[in-house]
Amino acid sequence: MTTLYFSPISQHSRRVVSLLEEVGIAYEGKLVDMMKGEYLSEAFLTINPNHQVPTLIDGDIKLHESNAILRYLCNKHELTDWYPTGLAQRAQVEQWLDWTQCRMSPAVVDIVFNSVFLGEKGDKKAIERGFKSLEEISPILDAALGDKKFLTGDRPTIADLALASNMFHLGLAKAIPSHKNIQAWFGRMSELKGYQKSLPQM
Ligand SMILES: N[C@@H](CCC(=O)N[C@@H](CS)C(=O)NCC(=O)O)C(=O)O
Repeated sequence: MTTLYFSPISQHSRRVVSLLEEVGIAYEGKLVDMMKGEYLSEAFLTINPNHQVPTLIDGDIKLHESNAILRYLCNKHELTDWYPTGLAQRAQVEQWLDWTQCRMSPAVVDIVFNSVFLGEKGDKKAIERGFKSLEEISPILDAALGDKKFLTGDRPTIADLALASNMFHLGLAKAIPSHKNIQAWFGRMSELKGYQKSLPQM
């Protein structure tokens, strides 16, 4: 049995839900109510002491960290389209997974958490820092996409799913970069049924 603790308002959860739904892996979704602070409950802390979603339980395996979960699912189910095995393309997928965590995610959290989720209580300096960073990294992403359909070629990989989950989050703050290639790529990602199923009901 594969169980995913998740929340639709969590960008890190949505990328995992996107993959599960896109490829049709059977799983039990356990909703963690972030607004009610369920991620801090004693029960959840025994599942993930980092108090974070997503967390996957698959038989004896308990995993946190969304990108590690994506890699695990691809390895287990031999999803080589989503996580290519060729040396060069695999390296590109790894690069964009890490870039999303290390470059894009901090900006997304600075902007969205502070402006959308905390509202008036949000840290204005963090919002400013997030936008400054987004301004720097958006042209880098746009240029890397170029006229490619997806980050590493003609079909999406888990790197695209990870990035798209962040892009949707930026949309909550009306902060999706307007760059042409990013817009075209996000349009293509938005058509994926797995991605659509991962979105919160709003
Ligand atoms: N690096 C982690 C980040 C997970 C994360 O930050 N999850 C957020 C929701 S998007 C969370 O559970 N926050 C509650 C907390 O950190 O206490 C991953 O990629 O899974």
